[in-house]
Amino acid sequence: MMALAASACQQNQKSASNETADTTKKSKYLSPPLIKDIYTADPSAHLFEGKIYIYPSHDIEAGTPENDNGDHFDMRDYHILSMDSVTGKVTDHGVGLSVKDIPWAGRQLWAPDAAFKNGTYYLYFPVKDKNDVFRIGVATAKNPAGPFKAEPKPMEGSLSIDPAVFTDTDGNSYMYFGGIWGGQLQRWNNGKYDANGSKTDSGKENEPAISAKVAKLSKDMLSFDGAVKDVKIVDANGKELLTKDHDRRFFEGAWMHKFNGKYYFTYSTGDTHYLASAIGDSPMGPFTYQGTFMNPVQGWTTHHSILEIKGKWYIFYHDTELSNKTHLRNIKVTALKHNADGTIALIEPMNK
Ligand code: FUB
Repeated sequence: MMALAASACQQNQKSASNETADTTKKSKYLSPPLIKDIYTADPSAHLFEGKIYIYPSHDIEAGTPENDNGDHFDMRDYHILSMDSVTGKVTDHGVGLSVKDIPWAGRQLWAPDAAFKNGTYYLYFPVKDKNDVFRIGVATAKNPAGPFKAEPKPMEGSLSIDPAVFTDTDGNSYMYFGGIWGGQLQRWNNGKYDANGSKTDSGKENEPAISAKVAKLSKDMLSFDGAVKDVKIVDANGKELLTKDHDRRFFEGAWMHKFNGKYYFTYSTGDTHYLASAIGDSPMGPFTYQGTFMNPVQGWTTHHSILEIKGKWYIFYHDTELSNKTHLRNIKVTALKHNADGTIALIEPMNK
């Protein structure tokens, strides 16, 4: 891992000096990587203590062969990052949580998120348990940079991957989660996991697509308060998006932000590589599909978070500029704009 991280760094030093030699050459990427000496992905960004804190996945070269289950995303810990501003220096606070310190964990620490309430920081993380089933855990710290201490068990009722926690203006917090294919969401029926279930989706092309999940969080932020519900995404006619609608249906990587009193559920369409938005009047949905707001990045996965900083909106995302390998990603940030009609303006992550 260290050797690879060093080689990413060397590659960048090389390209930096090339850029110095030819200042007229335009980068093919919209934004540069935020950090170059480790690989990072799935950035969940928050404003804590007057700074931007980023909770990303920490990609490594684990040598695990690539497959549709995502076994090649074999991450072992999280590094927490912070910045004073979007153009500022990135501080790497080191390891905030490691798989070896999570008593119930097996393998693959995937996309995390964080929240703050009542003087405590919470880190939510998906990891496979010792039976190779993804669950969501929570760890706590008094400092946004950690180190975080994991609770002894996964959150009861949690399943699948990609937790994203949103705290509404009334103080209630909600967790959005789930991902199909390697995220295993399609293997859960009536609260039971089927280890021999589909490797992709429901396979029922003309039926409503599998939904992301949402649950209200308890006051102590450690458990779900009430039932886990489906995040319904409907089209302009109020019809649920179908399994076969790969350009629009939910795949993974949910995020929630509120703008002008509306709730924006944003997500990745996975195998079609778009970021899409759907807008609703309640944090629990339903949400009406609005469109693609980011075209595909370089690399298979696309994952994001959206944050307002001093009245301006930003999207944190990743691509594979440093490595050109789908499992060794690097995080980025760029501006995000809400159009006058409330939709999100389309972002082109690669210059043409
Ligand atoms: O980083 C591993 C997985 O790749 C994430 O959980 C997904 O959202 C995708 O980015």
